[in-house]
Amino acid sequence: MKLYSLPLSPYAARVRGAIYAKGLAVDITPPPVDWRTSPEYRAINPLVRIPVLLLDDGTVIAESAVIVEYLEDAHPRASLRPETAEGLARVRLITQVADLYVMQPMMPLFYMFDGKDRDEALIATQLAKLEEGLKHLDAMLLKGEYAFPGQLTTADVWLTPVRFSLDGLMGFAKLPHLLDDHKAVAAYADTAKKDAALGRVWDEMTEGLEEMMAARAARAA
Ligand SMILES: N[C@@H](CCC(=O)N[C@@H](CS)C(=O)NCC(=O)O)C(=O)O
Repeated sequence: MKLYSLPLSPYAARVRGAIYAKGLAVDITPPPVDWRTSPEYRAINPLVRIPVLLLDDGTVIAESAVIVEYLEDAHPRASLRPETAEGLARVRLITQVADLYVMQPMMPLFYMFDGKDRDEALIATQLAKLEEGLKHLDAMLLKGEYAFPGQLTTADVWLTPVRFSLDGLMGFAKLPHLLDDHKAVAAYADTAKKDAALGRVWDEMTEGLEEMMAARAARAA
C-alpha cells in the first residue's frame, strides 16, 4: 500500500495515525510536486486532494475518513474500534463533532486572520461558531483520557490533528485563551503526545509547521 501524504495536512495526519497505531506496512510518501495540476495525479484521485491510499492491486481510496474505515475493515488487528455498537456510536459521534463543529469552523479562520483586509465581524461570527463546537466537544471528553476512555480509537486519530490545528490557530491568530473554557480539549494535547502513534503524528505535524513557517518567512524576506 502507498499513501500520498503531506506532514502538515490534518487529513493525511489522521490516516498516518491509524497506520502507526495498527502497525501497517504502508509506503508513506509526498505526492508529486505538481499534484494540484498534473493530469496523472487527477487520474489517480479526481478529487485532487491529499491524502489518497493506493492499494497494491491498483484500487484507489480517497477521503481520510473513508481510508481510516477501510484500514479498520481490511486490517482488523490492533482494532481502533470499541467492541460494542454503542461504543462505536460514541466514537463516531465524537469524530463527527470534532469534524463538523470544530474543524470545519476552524479552517476558514486561518485565511480570515491571514488576509490584509480583515473582516472583523466575519471573524467574530466564525469564532462564535468554533466556540460553540468546542463547547460540545469538551463536554464529550474526559480530561487526560482517550476519546473513548481506556482505548485508542478512530476518534483519537482525528482528534490529534484537530487539536494540533487548534494550537496552530492559537499561535497564528494570537488567541492564547481560545481553550481556557475547554479544559478537556486543552488537555487532549498531552494525551496525544503521550501515545506512541499519536505522538509521532504530533511530531511530524510540528516539523511540517516549522518547514511551512520557514518557507513563508523566506518568501516574505
Ligand atoms: N475531506 C478531505 C479533505 C482533504 C483535503 O482537503 N486535503 C487538503 C490538504 S490538507 C487538500 O488536498 N487541499 C487541496 C489543495 O491544497 O489544493 C479528506 O478528509 O481527506
